[in-house]
Amino acid sequence: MSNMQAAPKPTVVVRGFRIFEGLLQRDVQEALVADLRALTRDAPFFAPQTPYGKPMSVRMTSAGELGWFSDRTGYRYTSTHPKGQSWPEIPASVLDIWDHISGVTRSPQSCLVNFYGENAKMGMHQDKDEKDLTWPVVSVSLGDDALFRIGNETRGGKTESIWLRSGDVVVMGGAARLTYHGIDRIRYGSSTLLPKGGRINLTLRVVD
Ligand code: MD3
Ligand code: FE
Repeated sequence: MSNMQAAPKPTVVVRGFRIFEGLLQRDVQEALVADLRALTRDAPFFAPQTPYGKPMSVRMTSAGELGWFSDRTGYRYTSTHPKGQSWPEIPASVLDIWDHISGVTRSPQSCLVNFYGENAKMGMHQDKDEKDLTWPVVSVSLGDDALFRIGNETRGGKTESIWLRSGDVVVMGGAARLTYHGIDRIRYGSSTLLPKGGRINLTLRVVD
């Protein structure tokens, strides 16, 4: 299979979510934050509106050819930031993580950058706005610890929760790609990576 490559072994697997605890050393995390600061100067964080009329508590921006966007009319991928400019390129430091861990040789088209302030959370949801759900999704945690809840392929049922820490990387492939998941809360101030606290999550995806 030409799309596959050897990938390292996860430290934990929960319901098919392959978790690589502490994969990124502090110096790598700091370099990522520097690249993200440059990125958010070109593509500032915004608070997405939802079809339900309430803004999300997580602030977002994107890099890559397609970025995730939500407003009163629904969710979609767009080729531009809400202010009109193209999304910036995905930093090489971020692409390196995908190349190391995704297990596939195709490049991601989208890097969603989520910022969690002190009281931000993300409700349980499925990610299925992408056309081909057979590609893996890679998530990178930076900054404060986050309580990540993992459910089932349908809404409801028993869930399992794990803390994601700065430098952890999670790969979702196979059946896990359609598993409900969310972030209940962060432990604000638990990490020194971001001087003002908070958490950044990067989500890398192939979209179409
Ligand atoms: C499972 N973000 O942006 S990352 C999201 O920490 C999202 O910001 C959370 O869920 C965060 O959609 C969780 C882990 C994650 C990301 C994408 C997935 C889990 C996933 C896609 C499919 C299945
Ligand atoms: Fe998600």
